[in-house]
Amino acid sequence: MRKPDTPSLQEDLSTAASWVEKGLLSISMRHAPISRLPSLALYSLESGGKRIRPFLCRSACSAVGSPPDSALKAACAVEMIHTYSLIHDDLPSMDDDEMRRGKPALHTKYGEKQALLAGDLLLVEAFGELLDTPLGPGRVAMMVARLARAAGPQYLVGGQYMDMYHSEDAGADWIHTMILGKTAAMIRVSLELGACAGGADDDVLEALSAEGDRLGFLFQLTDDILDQCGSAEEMGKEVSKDTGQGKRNPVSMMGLDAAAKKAEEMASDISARLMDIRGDWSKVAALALFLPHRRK
Ligand code: GRG
Repeated sequence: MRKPDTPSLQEDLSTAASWVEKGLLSISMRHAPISRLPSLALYSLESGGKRIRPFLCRSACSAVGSPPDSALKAACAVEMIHTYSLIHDDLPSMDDDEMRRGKPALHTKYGEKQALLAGDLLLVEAFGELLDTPLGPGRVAMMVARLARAAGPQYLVGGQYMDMYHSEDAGADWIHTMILGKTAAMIRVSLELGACAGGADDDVLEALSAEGDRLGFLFQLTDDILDQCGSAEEMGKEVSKDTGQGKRNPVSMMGLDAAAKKAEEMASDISARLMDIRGDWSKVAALALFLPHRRK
């Protein structure tokens, strides 16, 4: 089993976090607000988070040999959509979480209507930011189309719907489809947008999309493992939620030990496949190898 190269990965993650946080300082929703709504959205956007999706976007752009700044607007856009999805997921009518990223969730601090609208704002503004990508209109349109698809009914929103209406006899295929939607699509599209911004060709994008789905599934698998045995302090949110709600996931179906073994196997497999894609995918491969060992 290959071991993750943790110190340099942590450095790369922290470089990507600082990079996107600087990018988020110039997003257009900060200008001339007519209400306090943008400042509420910024409460969540600026409340930390691992910034994994911006890391993937940046790393994919570099992997295909382009300067990462070509992917900065895309990285801001994916983090904005991810943050909107967390704000809405935390609402009492959805997953009902009071804490997020170690702080009161947006609705806990400011109220439900505020959180609903702040999420809406982030979703819309994400596309506005992406459209500001300094590349030709054809490439930007391709990126917008991919982001819209990932955030839409086939993926993020559709996967969330499935998660809200779990059936007790949900089988492995149903769970796989739900995870590809609610979690993997935003991971996959982060890689795709970074690679698109870097000028990747169709062959690279196709191979990358397949690994993005696998990486996203692995991310959720490790999230489910941490939901069972991680600490609320490290995760910055309540744990053991799925189990408490009787929801089925890969861990409840196969047990903790088998899930941990599957995560290790998937990580090795994904990192090997990534290294076969044209370009230098070592940073993304390092993240894949690290995921089974993450604590938050
Ligand atoms: C409301 C449309 C809509 C979608 C919600 C994000 C989401 C979909 C649900 C949250 C619950 C959950 C377990 C989602 C899976 C994705 C996931 C593990 C999100 C947490 O991502 P991290 O760990 O969070 O990257 P940080 O805070 O580090 O950004």
